[in-house]
Amino acid sequence: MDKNKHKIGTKVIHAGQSPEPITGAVMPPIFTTSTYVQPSPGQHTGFEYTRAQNPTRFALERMVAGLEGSGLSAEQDETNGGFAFASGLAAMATVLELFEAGSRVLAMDDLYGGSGRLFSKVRAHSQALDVVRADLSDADALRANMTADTKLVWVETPTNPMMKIADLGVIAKICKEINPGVVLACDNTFASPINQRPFEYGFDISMHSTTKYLNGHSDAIGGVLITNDAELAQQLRFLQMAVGSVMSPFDAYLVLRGIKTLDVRMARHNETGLKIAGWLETHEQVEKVIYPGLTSYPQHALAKQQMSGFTGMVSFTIKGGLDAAKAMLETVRLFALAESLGGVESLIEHPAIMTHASVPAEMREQLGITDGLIRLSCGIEDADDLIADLDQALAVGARAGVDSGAAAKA
Ligand code: P1T
Repeated sequence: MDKNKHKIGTKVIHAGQSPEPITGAVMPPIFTTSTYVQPSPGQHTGFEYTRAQNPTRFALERMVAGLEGSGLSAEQDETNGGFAFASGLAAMATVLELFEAGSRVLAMDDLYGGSGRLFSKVRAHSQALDVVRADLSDADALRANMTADTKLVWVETPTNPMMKIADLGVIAKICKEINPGVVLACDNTFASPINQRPFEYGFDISMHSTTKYLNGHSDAIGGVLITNDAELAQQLRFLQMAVGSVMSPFDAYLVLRGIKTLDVRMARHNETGLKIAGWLETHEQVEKVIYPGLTSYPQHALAKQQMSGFTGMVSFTIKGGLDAAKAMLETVRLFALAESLGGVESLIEHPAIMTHASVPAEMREQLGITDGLIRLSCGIEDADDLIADLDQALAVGARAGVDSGAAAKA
């Protein structure tokens, strides 16, 4: 039976997995070895050195390939087009290695701060990449910026932290018409493969920071790339080995273990995210809620068509600006004030000061990453307890906002 033909709730347990051949262990052992013995030079079992091949990492790579629906056979690529790296940014950096120095890249305007920084502060300099940023959720802006010499289009959807939705099908159609050879890559971290699978819309690469939903337990940093293109898989396999920023066997084990509950976790994240976003919308201390699952969200129809759930990521602006935001963030008890997202525990953060501090101030303003913007990663605790925590913290935020407003007038 082809395990990759199952529904996603079955795939998270079985995709790409087979019992360990010697003992029959149903879970892959952690192969903590750097190297493998050879009876004669060049004679080996297919495993030479862990940077190139490791059975635990391979098990995870085959799993994520199955979840994203890469469709590549073992003959086309040993791990069906899945590749695991030491971090999400290491995975992204390996994609950039596909392109010659000076290549033109078209990227979404709103991205995780570190992804934008990798483009503008590292690769624009070391690889002379010509990185053009535009609002790719707007088809006119896409048409205006896509050119025949653009080698890579990089999108996040939903974006971090403004939750913009890029229409993957429209982007694929327009970009491939203008340059059939362009590589289309989607950072699918926010959505997770449970809610959205970019290959279904004509994308070539899906990327995840496994640090987030895939691992789900906030105890390991990692990243994966998945491709459905055999030629890209061949190039990425070479680059993963040649550049060497691979995921360790232990981390691969943790992520694989986390993925087993991805489907049930995402169901809860989706439910709680929607409940909390709806509750925030009715709160008098809240100016605006940004959550694609709300019917008030401008791109709700598109989000509904492209995604099967809207995750636990909720952004909102608090009335009273920075003082109110800081007071609220200092007062939460159940939500932890911390960067990152996608774990079982709820996190809260201030993008302008924390995750998106590296975004230039004028770009932050243009994107709406204001001093009052707060981002939630709703975990899988009881939603009523989370709401009660937000409620008491918003009350403290309200008082701080009023006090600072009065002080400013005095
Ligand atoms: O942290 P790392 O595993 O290297 O992943 C980077 C990354 C890539 N893409 C997206 C959409 C991300 O959100 C991240 C990391 N983001 C955070 C740490 C954060 O709090 O937003």
